[in-house]
Amino acid sequence: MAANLVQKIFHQHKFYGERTCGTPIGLKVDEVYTQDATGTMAWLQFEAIGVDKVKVPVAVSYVDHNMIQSNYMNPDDHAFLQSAAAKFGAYFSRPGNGICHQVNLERFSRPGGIALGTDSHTPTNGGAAMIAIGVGGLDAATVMAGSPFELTMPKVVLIKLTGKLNRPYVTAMDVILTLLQKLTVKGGVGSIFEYGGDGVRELNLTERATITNMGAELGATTSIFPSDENTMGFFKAQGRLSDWIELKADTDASYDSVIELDLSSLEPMIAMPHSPDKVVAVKELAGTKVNQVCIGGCTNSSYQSMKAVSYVLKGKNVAENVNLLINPGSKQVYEMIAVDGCLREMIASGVRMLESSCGPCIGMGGAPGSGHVSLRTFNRNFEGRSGTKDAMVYLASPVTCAIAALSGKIVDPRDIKDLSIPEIEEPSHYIVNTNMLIAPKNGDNVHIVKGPNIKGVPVKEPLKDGIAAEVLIKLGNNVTTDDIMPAGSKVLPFRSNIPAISDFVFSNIDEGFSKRAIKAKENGGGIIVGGENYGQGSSREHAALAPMFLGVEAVITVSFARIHRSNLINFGIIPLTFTNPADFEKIKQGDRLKISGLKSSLTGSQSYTVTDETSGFTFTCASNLNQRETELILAGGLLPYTKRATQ
Ligand code: MIC
Ligand code: SF4
Repeated sequence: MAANLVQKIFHQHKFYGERTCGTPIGLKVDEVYTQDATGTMAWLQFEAIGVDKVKVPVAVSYVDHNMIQSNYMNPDDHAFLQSAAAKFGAYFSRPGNGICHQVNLERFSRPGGIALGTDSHTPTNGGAAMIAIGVGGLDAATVMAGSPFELTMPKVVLIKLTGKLNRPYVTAMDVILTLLQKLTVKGGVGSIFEYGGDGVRELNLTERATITNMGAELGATTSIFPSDENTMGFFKAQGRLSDWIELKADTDASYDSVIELDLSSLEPMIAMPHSPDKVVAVKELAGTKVNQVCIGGCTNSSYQSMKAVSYVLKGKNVAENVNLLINPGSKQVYEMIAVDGCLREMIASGVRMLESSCGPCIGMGGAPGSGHVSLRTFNRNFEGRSGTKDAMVYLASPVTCAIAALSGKIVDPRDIKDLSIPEIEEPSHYIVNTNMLIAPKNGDNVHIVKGPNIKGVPVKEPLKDGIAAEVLIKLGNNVTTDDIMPAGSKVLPFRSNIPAISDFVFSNIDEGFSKRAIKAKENGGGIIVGGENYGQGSSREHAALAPMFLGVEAVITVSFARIHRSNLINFGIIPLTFTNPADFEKIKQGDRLKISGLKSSLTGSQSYTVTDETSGFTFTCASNLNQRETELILAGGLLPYTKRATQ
């Protein structure tokens, strides 16, 4: 039977289940990778499961987020991760080696393989024809300990590309921004986007990776391109031709739906504050003054992006009132631009060069000034994420950003008469120097190092039969995990210390939340009420783990984002949805809600009668949990469940 790309890869990796949309499927995983901000918990959890060595073919622990070392906490976490990788048999990518997704693309991506990463932008590897999915740390830990990865089979949507980009003005970033404008941040929920059509061959591998990276902002499970001659060119240049295979969908393959996009019709696009789907054409904002420009992040920090930027900057000066910050995506990219002279052009034009890391994208330095406009090549511009609450962050292509840095204002690249960016071809070879990537050795005698900020993983009790708890907060649609559990240089160092990080839950939108939750904990605990697409954005399980620590028993919403819903289940918090979404309006913060007969509803109809004891109103909710998810909730989460299974 004719198969699409996703079906082919799932077929080869299937443990159990069917490839029928909406049903659970268990998959064999080829690679698991972690990054430091989510990785400390993942590796602590792996240790708690009690397995000696990772049981997946490749595991990699990256350090790229928590890079500022203003005290002992982040370097202690790095040392812990290095020792855990050595002990349990994972590669360790040292701080400075680069952003996990860029390095993984260079060194470990593999057409036809399946990778999990504890970061929502893991789908970057889909540019190299890999099924790469972002998961919470606990999911990663259990898969590394030998469990299959279970996923609810998503829809497969074909994005059929035709035509050619109007280079150099229109770039891969404009492709994904256009899709975000059309589909919004919830347009991809429950779907995998498979790219096809003649337009695919017009894009090189790193351009494809830009598109699959930001598919995460559509809420998609992942995105994938076929593996063709362009893919081969990249693998050959990386010295990894033996990892390459050709892989495409059969010509008569079927899809759940098809979206057509003519690359020739696209123009430079920009996302406005404070959401990646508030997209307009750059020309509509022409003339807007900018204070800061940041180029890099996992979306646009490839060698090709850096080269395009250096062509724009060559022989020119960064505008007097603009700070231009650049973080090349990896050590390989940095070395390449140093050798070919692009770095010199950047420095000469007045760029502030940063190390290869996430940097300003996650508020690890590079915060804009009060009320400043910052134009970035990144993928997220949620309010406050930059580190400055009232900053106005816009997202655009490296070309649009570099031009703005020179002009001091937003300019449509097509209005620059002397924009000379020659076609950037795949280099014949990349510099491959792996001295920052430590391969696993026999680590039996390695001692795991834990600094004083590294605390144990809290575990929830098995499910009680009823909940009688206070609505601690009521929120609207598209609440992000940055809203629930902020990041940035102040909070991120507490990622290995759940009691300490819990103080910051919802701190950017409701400073009193954690105190209220602790008080309510003595009286039955708390409930969070949200609108549509609750928990969109990152994979950080701290957005579930810290509320669990604070006594949150249930989250009731109109709908959930995929990774966050899984994280809630993994930590024993029951995710419920309103059977009648209009009932959302009737609940208020401070109301006491009562759900009785929780266990029988959970193991039976999965329909729950909820009584609002404050207003007297009664409504119903549903949980839609599959067999395994039901067992996790009953056990109090994935950690107690897995420990029981391995004992
Ligand atoms: C992000 O871009 O929001 C992060 C920081 O990379 C997160 C992971 C984290 O919170 O550590 C993500 O995308 O999953
Ligand atoms: Fe790092 Fe930003 Fe990419 Fe997240 S989105 S992995 S913080 S560069």
